[in-house]
Amino acid sequence: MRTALICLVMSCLAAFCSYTLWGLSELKTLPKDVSRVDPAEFRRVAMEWIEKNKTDIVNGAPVVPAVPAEEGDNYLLAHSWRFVPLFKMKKGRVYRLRISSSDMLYGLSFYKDGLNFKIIPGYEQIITISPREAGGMPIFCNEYCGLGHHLMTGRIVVED
Ligand SMILES: [Cu+2]
Repeated sequence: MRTALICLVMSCLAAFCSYTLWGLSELKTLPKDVSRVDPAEFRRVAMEWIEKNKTDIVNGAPVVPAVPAEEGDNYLLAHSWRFVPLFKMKKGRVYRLRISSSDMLYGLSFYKDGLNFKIIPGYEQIITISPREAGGMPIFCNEYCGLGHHLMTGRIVVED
């Protein structure tokens, strides 16, 4: 009886510690720059910016050469199970992305950079990224968001 109790306490302690450590590791990847935003207004501003800066359309998605941080911000909009636009970036340059959703909760993972966070309608999150390798930087939704979740992948093209 006493051994079973000790095993139970040790199991609970191990679970508590592992959940706490897991939680802290998740927090490390959260954007620190977060503010409230009207979802419809964010979408309007993002789509206007995308329309103004797009240079191409691939599979129906606008392609935008990202603006380096010293020149301005870039918009990444999640809506209807898509990320728009498709960005082109240069290796080693620093970019600021203003990110939000206009319809529902999504997730965003920058697989190679270990960034992993939720995109919440009504909240704009700003992150800074700097691609380290030329090629494709895969991004995908890491939050189950319904029927189109499995389609919600993207790619940032990184040039030398
Ligand atoms: Cu999803």
